Amino acid sequence: MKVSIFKFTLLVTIIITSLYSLHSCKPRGAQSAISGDAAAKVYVAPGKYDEFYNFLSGGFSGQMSVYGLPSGRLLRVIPVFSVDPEKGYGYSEETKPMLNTSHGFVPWDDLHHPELSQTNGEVDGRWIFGNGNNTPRIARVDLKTFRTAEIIEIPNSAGNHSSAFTTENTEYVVAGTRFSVPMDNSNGDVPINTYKQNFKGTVSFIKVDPKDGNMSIAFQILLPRVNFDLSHAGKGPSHGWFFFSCYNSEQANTLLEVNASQRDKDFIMAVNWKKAEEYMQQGKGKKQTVRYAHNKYDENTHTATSTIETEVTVLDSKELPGLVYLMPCPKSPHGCDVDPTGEYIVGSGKLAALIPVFSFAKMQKAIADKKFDGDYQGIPVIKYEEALYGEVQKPGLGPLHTEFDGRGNAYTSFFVSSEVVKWNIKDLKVLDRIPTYYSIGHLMIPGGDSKKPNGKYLVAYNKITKDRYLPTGPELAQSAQLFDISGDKMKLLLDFPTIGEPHYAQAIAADLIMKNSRKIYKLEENTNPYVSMGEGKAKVERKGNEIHVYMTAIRSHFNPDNIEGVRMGDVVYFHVTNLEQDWDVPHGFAIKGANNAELLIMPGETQTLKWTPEKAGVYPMYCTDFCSALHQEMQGYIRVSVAGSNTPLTFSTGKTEPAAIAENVLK
Ligand code: RUQ
Ligand code: CUA
Repeated sequence: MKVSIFKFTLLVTIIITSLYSLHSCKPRGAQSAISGDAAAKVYVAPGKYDEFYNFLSGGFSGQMSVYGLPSGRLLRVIPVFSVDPEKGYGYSEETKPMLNTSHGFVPWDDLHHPELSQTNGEVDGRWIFGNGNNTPRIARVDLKTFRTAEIIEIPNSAGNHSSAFTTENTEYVVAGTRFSVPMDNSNGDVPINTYKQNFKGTVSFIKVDPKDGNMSIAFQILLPRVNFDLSHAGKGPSHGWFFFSCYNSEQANTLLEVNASQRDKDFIMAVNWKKAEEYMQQGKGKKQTVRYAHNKYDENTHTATSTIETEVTVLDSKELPGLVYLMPCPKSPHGCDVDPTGEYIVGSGKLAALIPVFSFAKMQKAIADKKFDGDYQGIPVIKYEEALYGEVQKPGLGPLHTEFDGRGNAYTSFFVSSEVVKWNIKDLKVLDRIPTYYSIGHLMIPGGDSKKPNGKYLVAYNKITKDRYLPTGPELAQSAQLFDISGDKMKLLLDFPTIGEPHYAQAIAADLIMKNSRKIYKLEENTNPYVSMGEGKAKVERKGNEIHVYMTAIRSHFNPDNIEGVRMGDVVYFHVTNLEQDWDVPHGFAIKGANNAELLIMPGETQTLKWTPEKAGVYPMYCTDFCSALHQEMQGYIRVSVAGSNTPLTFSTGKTEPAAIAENVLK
């Protein structure tokens, strides 16, 4: 046994080393691969708009970034799971609760899969969801504001990877655990090598309110202990089902590189979520006590609240027939993609030399005829040939993900052979292949996982950048590449660097989002408890050792901009309301020495910076966003006196000699 594991490791090492060395030198023809009209095809003239919004996961940056296509211009970074000092996200009192979890404040995560909301199987531009892998969470970003509106933590989960994918009417967003783990309500203090006794897998179905997008965990399904990698919803005829790739059917708890690569097939798991709904209605779910945070951002109070929820309902797949089936899939499948018709399910085995395509109709028939190959941890395993539509033979090395163009073609990314391969779904013949620089992970066609892809462009998101850009020391930007796929042959048009490491991405026609894009927050709708509705409402109040500064910002001054009477031991809260009601006039706020970030306050919004002065003195504060010709004049001072001082609390704007000073001097 030891020998074979060793041999296997050696083999894997040799393969990986030799393949890796392939892209350690620059393949010839990288430049000549660009066709003559590429520049014209990506050129978006100054002042003109891009055709698509492209939402990229930031991977370990924890954020989502928004690019225009075809230009590849960066439009915005949306803070989601990581603090962002540029925008004060996770630093202002109002946004801190967004990053609360059952583990407390967690200022970072690893976001892999953005997924747009859908109506009738088409992207609708209302929301985009994303998964936090590390401390399992699902976020919803509101595309009217391009801000994170909600984050829900997922209990009984770890390494939330096969997420955040939606059903065709956004009935649910799913989240699947990567690691199997002891359940949250069990004693987790068990030897790790009791994996086979004590560990479990789960996937969660998160209900999305069709009106306002609010999320809630509808149910979790208790599953065999494997690793769930990716997933996609069925659509059309397969609407009502959800498909997940799983690896580690070996149930290894150590050296998975070797130990989870033993079996020549793992599984695609098919979940009948309509059946799950029936079981829920019949009361077959079991309530389990857990703890998870549910955070929401309110657009009128401009404030997030975090609630700790304490219960989920769990459906046990072993006890509930017809809920879950397994289809064998070679070999450690990663991507799990459903074509626009909903009939074909593509599993991409990282270590497989072919791509299996499953037929939903055949799968249904196999279930009806009980064409099973026994069970796996209590779940029926459908015979491979009975669910298989066919295999794409010798497509490339290391298939990862597949997207569709809506014209009957599929495009699969190959990490190891570093290419995109186009093949026909009906006859499974390879039609075209094009190299990527280097080692592509995900790929994306606008709407490419929906019923209605827009098959004009394809973007490759590459894992290795090497020599594509000017060197920037040991750490390089990651890289995306844009291809024209409107013709028979794919054509490389553009490289553009990305923020963080992009995994999945989504894109949508610009007009679906543009028309709803919000310009300002209306001041009269601002219900933040600390709002100042006008300059006359600005004030400073003491509550014990808390100083609350109700401050306004308007071009080009703060009110108040001179504050005295703060004492050592006080905690100061600057509640800054931006009184502007014009598009694109934010004000910023920063104060010297604050162990914090700036605030960046949009028109009509109130945000709060907490500051604990560390010694007596006078501290300058200023606006950080260049808002007018007199932006540099937009500044003020706050005086901090020693503990117990009798400096009276005063505040003003435009008074050259505050009475307080004179008073204090007289004493
Ligand atoms: S992953 S490169 Cu989606 Cu996290 Cu495949
Ligand atoms: Cu306000 Cu600069």
